Amino acid sequence: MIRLFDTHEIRPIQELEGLWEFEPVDRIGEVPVNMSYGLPVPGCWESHPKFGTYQGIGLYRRKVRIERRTHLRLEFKGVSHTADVYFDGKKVAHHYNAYTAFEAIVVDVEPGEHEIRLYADNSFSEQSALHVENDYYTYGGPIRPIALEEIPDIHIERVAFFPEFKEGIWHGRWQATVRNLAAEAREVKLLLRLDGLNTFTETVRIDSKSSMTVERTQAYAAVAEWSMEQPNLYTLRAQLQQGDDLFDDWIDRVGFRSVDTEGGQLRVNGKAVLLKGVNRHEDHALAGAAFSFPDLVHDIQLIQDLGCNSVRTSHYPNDERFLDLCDETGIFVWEENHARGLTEEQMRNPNFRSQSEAVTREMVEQHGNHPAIVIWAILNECASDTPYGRAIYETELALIRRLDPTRPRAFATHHRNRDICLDLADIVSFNLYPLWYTDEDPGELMRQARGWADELGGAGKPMIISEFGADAYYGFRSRERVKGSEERQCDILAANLKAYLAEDSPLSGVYIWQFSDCRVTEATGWLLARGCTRNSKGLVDGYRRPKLAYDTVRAFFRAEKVSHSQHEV
Ligand code: ADA
Repeated sequence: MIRLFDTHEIRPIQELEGLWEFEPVDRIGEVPVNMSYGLPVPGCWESHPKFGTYQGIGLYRRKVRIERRTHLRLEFKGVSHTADVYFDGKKVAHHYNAYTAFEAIVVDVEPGEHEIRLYADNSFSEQSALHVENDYYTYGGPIRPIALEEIPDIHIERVAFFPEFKEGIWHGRWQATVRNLAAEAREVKLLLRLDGLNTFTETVRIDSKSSMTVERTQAYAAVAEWSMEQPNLYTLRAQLQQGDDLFDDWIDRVGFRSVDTEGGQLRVNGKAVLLKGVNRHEDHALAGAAFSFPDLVHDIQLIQDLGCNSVRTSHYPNDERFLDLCDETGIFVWEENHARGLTEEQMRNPNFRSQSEAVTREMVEQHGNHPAIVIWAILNECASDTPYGRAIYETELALIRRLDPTRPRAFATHHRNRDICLDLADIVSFNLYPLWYTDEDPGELMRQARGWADELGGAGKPMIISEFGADAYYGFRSRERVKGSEERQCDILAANLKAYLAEDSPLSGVYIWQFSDCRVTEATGWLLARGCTRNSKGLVDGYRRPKLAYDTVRAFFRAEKVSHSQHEV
């Protein structure tokens, strides 16, 4: 399943799921004599008993049958972490970063059988600036679905839709990009429609072998807004027409809602909201980073049961099926680009800027239509305390603003009063671990943090505590409530939540670190301190078994005065 709805009704599309041949190889392009294994796609090789800790290159191969001469578009929703794709022996795509999608276009494919080879590499080296040894795991393989589409010469590449409320009425700002693979310029009719609302048409002329973007703002008189309580979605349909023939389409879902930070509050549709959320790594004890649809739904069910109204996609863009579920259930999403705890030295890696900007751009372009996403964020706990780091924060936050002027931007810092970037974001956000890494009082620390924000350029901006938490090993109980026990995790989270959710709290949101335990790199250095090579601060363990703290948090989050999503799955 690629999304929770059909993304095309006219364009032929099939998901290339199933068992692909698999073999570890030494280099990209190598074709081994034998392909000894069959591995599921989507999937990651760590789920196979022989490859539980394999770090290197893996080759996935399969045949596809094409019935008539056509162009093909292969869409890879996520390959971890570097992908090289070959079609009939010719390289057609290269992409870095596990958590955003990419495409391969193959022109003039003849009827018959064809071979797809996908090389996935999850090893760490100088080449890879974002996937490094870290407090989460970089799995190997096609962790998200792969789709095969038959596309005509002229086809829709992408449609962005921005809801805007102005002069008392909802508007939709459309950006539809059409691509022409033909050797000559072509003219077609482009139909843009929200189901149940109006359709409008544009005639577009696209030069040969190029793309063009049509921009248009349309007023919508009577729309049902998207909100946490009523997550109303509209099906967006773009179609291409020549004469009477509708020959290509592109379908997505959108919602009408606004987000702003007026008066130092985070507001959705003009109403202040308090985000009560969890940080979630896309990691499961059995499936690694390759979630089945039922497992994604199960996470949403647990998150709703906890009384959360929000999720932070720490620390990378998420599977779109998860975002679809958030759209449907009215769960606010803080989505962030891919990075965790990179020092200035790591940010000076020659590939860092291009790799980091690429994932930021891809995240906003690919996920921008999800109404559930209310915050874009970047560079968790990177060098926002140095001038070199600041230049990068500035560039990436400006890039987001250019791509999407409608959502507030944030970054989570642990630099406290040494941060020098708080003026650059729309929301200030601190990762603090009182009672776990420090002995500070959560309430006092929160007020201190508000003071740092006010002094350092964050005055008048909403504030979020984007991480707090404590490790607890599932099943480890202690009458003395020692560190690492489930009881101690309850105490620490309760003390934090009591302060952060109090009547006089200055916060617009809290995100518990973290929803579920996750695997971490087995590494030398400080990561060795992570017992069982896990970050064990989950409210549930890797198998989703609730720890005692699950009910502690549930009681706080479900307390009457703070609302939660009504639309349960
Ligand atoms: C940081 C970081 C998280 C996690 C956490 C922890 O704040 O952002 O990814 O590593 O600390 O558990 O220490």
